[in-house]
Amino acid sequence: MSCLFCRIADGEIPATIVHETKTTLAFRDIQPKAPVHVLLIPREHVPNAVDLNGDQLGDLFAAAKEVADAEGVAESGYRLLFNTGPDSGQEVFHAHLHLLGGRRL
Ligand code: DGP
Repeated sequence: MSCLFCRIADGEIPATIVHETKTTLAFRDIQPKAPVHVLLIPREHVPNAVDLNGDQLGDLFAAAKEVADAEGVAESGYRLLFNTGPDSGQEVFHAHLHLLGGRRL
């Protein structure tokens, strides 16, 4: 299996996991751009955010809310974003939702 985030989801590559459900996994970005920088992924391999179905999107956003609460940024605010395709800067082609916060962005 060559997909980096599938390997993290399978526990083959270590990551600092902050939240998990049956369908999603959330772990700290290895190159954080903010004091809180968490990546949320579907466990199932989906290359790109626009390929996610409604259930997968709903699960990711529900997990993001839980992570924001747990990380203490729910009140101060945070940014959620998907990079989609090469021009966006997407480097890992397993859909992932960035959650950034902990400073004024
Ligand atoms: P993007 O540019 O949207 O594809 O974001 C990919 C992010 O993944 C980037 O912010 C750095 C992060 N990343 C890359 N490799 C690893 C890794 O091995 N572990 C973790 N935790 N994050 C990684």
